[in-house]
Amino acid sequence: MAFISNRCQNSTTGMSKQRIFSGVAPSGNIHIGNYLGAIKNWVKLQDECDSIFCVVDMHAITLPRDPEELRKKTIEVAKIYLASGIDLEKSTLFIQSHIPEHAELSWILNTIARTGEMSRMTQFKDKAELHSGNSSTMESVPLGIFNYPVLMAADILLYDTQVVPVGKDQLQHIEITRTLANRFNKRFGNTFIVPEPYITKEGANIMGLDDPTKKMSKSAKSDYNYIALNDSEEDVRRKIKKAVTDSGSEIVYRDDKPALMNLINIYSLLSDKPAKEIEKQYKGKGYAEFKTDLAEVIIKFMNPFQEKMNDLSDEKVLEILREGAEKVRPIAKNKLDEVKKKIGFVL
Ligand code: ATP
Ligand code: LTN
Repeated sequence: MAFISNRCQNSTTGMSKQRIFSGVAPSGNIHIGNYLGAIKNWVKLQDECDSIFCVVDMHAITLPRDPEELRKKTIEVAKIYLASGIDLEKSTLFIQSHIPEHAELSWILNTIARTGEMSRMTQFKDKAELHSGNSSTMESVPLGIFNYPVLMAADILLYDTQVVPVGKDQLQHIEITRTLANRFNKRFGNTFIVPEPYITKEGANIMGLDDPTKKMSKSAKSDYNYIALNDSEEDVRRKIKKAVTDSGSEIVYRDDKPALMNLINIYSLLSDKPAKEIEKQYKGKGYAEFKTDLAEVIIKFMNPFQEKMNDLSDEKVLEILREGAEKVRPIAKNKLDEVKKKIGFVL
């Protein structure tokens, strides 16, 4: 698996900045895996890239959602972006459903995407299983789960995106985006930029605290799987105390200790200390001390983060999102018009 970290290189050559685009779905509890795998990198990249970040509400409805809850979560996700350090001088934020071009381009791309390609997506297989409770009963699985990656491709391709910063679980979706862009370009002439993923090694895949063989997930059944960004100090201490550990008692960063590796990764990313230094710091000490300190490292990160979130009013955030939509609307409209012309729609 290649970990790609080709920063927005154009800025160093004096050429126009590279465009990055990414998003999080307003569903479930946004957790430190989402932050460390994706959002933390956006904050870093926004200094050198032309950055667009979206709250992908249309992706959230691929599984049933309570409408009131969806509205609340949409604003909450935007608050998370802002509290994480997304700076409106450098980045644009908007809600996916405010730009109908996403749905229109998605339909067009549906006509060149293949059912075989969609059915091979691991996220589809996992979510379908979650929905039906049994992977062999596919008949009741909503079509939206099946062609979710096509909508994601539309999100990315509409904005001439060059780099997509995401967690490792999204790599397959970036690959299908590249396939669809190339296929369209071949059939109708050069139209889309073929984007690259941006995935960092340590944050790429934060694993579940209750099961280090699977990624930390918002839709996990147990809340002991994740640390949500709105967890209380007590929640954090309780969850870290209960987090699964490996056999033995040494604090070592090794492939054969996946649970510990994951905890050390979280510690390292939130404290900016290399894993090796953490290993040294806990030489001769046990899990209990390490876990107590890890909980405090997380709390130290969460306290100012939550304060910033609480300082943002829903009204202000909605205003920011609406302004963001007005800024990106012309980009989306131009690209969609170009696509429509190429395929023969009468404009
Ligand atoms: P679900 O588990 O319900 O599919 P999710 O936690 O994967 O949801 P998304 O909205 O699908 O959340 O993902 C938002 C971003 O967070 C994506 O870039 C994704 O790659 C990243 N991400 C999600 N989970 C992790 C994780 N465990 N480790 C690192 N990055 C992650
Ligand atoms: N499918 C993504 C969320 C997402 C996204 C995007 C990420 C939707 N559209 C465009 C990057 C670019 C996920 O993380 N589940």
